[in-house]
Amino acid sequence: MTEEHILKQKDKGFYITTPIYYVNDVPHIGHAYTTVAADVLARYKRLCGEKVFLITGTDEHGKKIQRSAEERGISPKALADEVVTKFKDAWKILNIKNDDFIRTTEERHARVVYEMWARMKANGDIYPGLYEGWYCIPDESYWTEKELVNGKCPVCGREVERIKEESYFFRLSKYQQPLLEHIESNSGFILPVSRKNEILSFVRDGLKDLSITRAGFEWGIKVPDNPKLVIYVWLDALLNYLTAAGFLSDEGKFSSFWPPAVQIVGKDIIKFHAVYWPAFLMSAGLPLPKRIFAHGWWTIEGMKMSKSIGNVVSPESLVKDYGTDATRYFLMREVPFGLDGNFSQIAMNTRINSDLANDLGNLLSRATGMVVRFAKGVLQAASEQDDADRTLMQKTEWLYRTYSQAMNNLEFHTALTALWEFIGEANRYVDLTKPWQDAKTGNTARLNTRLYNTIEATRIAAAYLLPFMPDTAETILNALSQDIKGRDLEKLSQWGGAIAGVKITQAPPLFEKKLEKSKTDAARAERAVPPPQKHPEQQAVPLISIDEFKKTELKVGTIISAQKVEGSQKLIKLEVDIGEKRTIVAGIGKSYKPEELPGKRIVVVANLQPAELFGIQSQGMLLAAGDPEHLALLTLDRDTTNGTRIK
Ligand code: ME8
Repeated sequence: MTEEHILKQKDKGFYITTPIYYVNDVPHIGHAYTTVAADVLARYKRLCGEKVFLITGTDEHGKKIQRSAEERGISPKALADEVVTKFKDAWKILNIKNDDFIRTTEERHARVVYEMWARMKANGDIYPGLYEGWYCIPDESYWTEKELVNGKCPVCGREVERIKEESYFFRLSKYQQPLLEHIESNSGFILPVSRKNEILSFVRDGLKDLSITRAGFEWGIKVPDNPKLVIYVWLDALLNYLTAAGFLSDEGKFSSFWPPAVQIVGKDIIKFHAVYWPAFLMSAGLPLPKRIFAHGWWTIEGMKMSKSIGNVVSPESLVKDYGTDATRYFLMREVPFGLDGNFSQIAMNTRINSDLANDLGNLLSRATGMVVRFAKGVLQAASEQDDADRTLMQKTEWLYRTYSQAMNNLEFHTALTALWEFIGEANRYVDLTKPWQDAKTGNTARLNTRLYNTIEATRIAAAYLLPFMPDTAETILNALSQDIKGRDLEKLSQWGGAIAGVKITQAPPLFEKKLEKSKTDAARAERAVPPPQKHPEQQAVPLISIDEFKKTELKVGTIISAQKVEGSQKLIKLEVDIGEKRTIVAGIGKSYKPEELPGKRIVVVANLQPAELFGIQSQGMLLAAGDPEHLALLTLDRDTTNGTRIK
């Protein structure tokens, strides 16, 4: 590719679309999935310096919407006006930065539909006739007798209605060959490949002309010169992508952004996007989208999501229970984009606890905590580097390549896996290099290098997080006092970008750990164990005097090292500095991995009689709350010298 070509590509805007969602239903996790993915891609492309245009919107016409409105006793427009705010609110709380929001009831859209109708007709592709066959209202789809499964809709399994009506047809059959040629010669046009093959075999089986009008109801765009008919809702809806790009209304925008770079849809609507839509565009003489990507389908706790089952998960409930960024992270991380996935509370909690609270949260906490403790809260520049430093630095080059390639292929899951591998490498770097030892021995040059590199790795991780978890990334960059304005990912991700000399304070935890409290767990627990009369913690405890309390010597300590006790599931042997070195054997192995413990500031009972556990003498006890699987260590929120007595 020549330099000029690359510049041209950059000049050409990067247009991303989501489907426009029906307003008969309120937003749910499926809609959120597509929209978050589109937003992640848009944020990534913006970070790469591209001119991005991201749109989403609502599909407001058709029999299905009219029927829902009738059931509610309101007009279809009133229903649309009500539901559209729910979609807009959902995208706000999920931090979606769409550049426009298109509604098919807008006047700008009707103009586009008429123009496209005129163009397709002028090309000889629209003709009148009689349609006789079956129609599924929930899917707004036509079916032949042969396609039905047990007399029901082959896609959703619901009742279909028999229709025989005057109709206009689109000459889809004429486009069978051009479509085949286009799909075969543009390998990235339909992705993933499994969907491309599905579409290829559908097209090869033969395309019949498509009915593009409906009779007998009002709620739609009227057919020009035949107002008894309305334009088929899928023709109307697909054209939204032209309207939103400024077709007929903003020539500058349209020439900059057309055709779409990526159109993200669910696998349920791939046929409409990869067959009908390009055929309409070919007929009207307009360039085709570069890529149509169909993602998989989410189930909820292993079941199909449905109103009748009552298991529909809304974006609001996700954000309320888990927060915006954890929700965005989960959706992009849990399932390879393109495959089906399952949402479960347990899976969500595991991601939050292990990826976000442990891996990411720990790195930030250690990075900032060490600068506070060992360098008076001021980040010093790095000096000489050894092998450990170089290994970490080199990993950033690998990360840039892997992450960029994955993002450009919409492999969000791969990009995040690579990022987490880097975060793991940074945590291992701290474990391995043990900066606290350099602090102890006064090796300041080495110490400063370790501290700088840990902060630098954290800053770079935050840069890569920007598309996925924008607020969390900002929080991290702020905690590291690193300004990111006006930069792009290529620069942000280069080693050495962290500004030295800045003040750093101990960052608060990024994510609270979640207790696993799924309904199934609760049900299982109820069946298995009779409820205790009273939780042990609520049982009456005798009052003690202040003097009795004073008998307990509580001290501030820092964990220096941690390792699993051989042969035990939950015991971890710790070396702790409480002004003097102590060995403590603690039953925290089901809640913490040894590698996440060094550097933690804890509270130790220093005057406990020593006890022998698995042959190791334990010289104290650390304080923690919770049951063995969900323990939280008591830590200090300010810097305090090791050995300070707690009163
Ligand atoms: O089809 N898992 O609108 P719609 C994953 N108006 N994604 C899901 C999902 C699930 N369980 N359920 C829905 C329409 N989706 C038309 C589109 S475009 C010109 C017209 C997502 O409200 C997925 O993106 O039924 C799917 O394609 C879309 O919601 C369907 O939304």
